[in-house]
Amino acid sequence: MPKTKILICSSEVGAGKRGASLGPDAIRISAVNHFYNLFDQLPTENIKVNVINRYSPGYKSAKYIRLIAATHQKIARKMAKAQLDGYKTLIFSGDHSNAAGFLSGFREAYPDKKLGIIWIDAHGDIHSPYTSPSGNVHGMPVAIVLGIDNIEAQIKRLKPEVIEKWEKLKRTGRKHITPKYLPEDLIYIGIRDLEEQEWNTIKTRNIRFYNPDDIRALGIETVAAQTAEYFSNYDAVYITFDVDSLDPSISRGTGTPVPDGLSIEQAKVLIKTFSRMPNFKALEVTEVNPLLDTENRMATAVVKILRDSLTFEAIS
Ligand SMILES: [Mn+2]
Repeated sequence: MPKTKILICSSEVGAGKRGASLGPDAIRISAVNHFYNLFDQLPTENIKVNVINRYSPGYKSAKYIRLIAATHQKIARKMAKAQLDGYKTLIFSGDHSNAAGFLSGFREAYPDKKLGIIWIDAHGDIHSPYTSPSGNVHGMPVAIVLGIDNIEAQIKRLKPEVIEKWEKLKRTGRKHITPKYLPEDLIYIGIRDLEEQEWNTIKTRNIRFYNPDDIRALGIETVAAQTAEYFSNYDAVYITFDVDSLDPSISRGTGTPVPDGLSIEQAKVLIKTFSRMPNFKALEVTEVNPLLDTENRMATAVVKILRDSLTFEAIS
């Protein structure tokens, strides 16, 4: 039996721009074009979501939160099942809000274990509806799973329905656990475009991070090794790779590109190191938006990174 199962959730309504729902397919097609048989070798499960044909975000402070809360319940069930069936999971998702659903399922599968998160991203994704200027939920998944409202830094008054949905989102899963992770269970890599409230949240909670200056100073190998070492006494680790962590010179095929990002080679070092950790359980790739790209470059970058860094032993 293969050790790894592919889970796909194409939901894109957490992003401000449409098109990330096509990301998983763009990766699959690029894999075929580059003779990378990943999708052929591994069992794949598609977590179905409704196609959105009308712009109807509901609430400005947390756009599509009702739909996202329902999607996360579904994602969490599938993720918990795959993990409890003994699979590692390789996840392709539309926008990054889905990560909170997968991480909810991860917690559901191992309620009493020590679980770590490696968050590779240009952004902190630690806003709440109280603090988010855009109201896009793909900027909130870390706050969802850490149970952080950050009301001290509130810039908006929320409608009671939004508060109710936000509380529901934090409690995704049959066991309604919140918070699902502690600030110490998380390390960010590559973050460089955060609002002041997000930096404050990270600093007051002592969340570990490596920004581009840290990566230049230490070298990517050291960043990878220190991160792996930090999580070595954890029972299981989830890695999420937002492609906007990559430098926009590689591709602009993502909703929120930011300069000073990782190179393809640096991303390979990270994925190679983390996927070889004995407690590696899940890798998510997210925010590929082929509509913003030319010649499917971002998906191709992902295929090159995975092909050269996910060893046979790590996934099969
Ligand atoms: Mn992100």
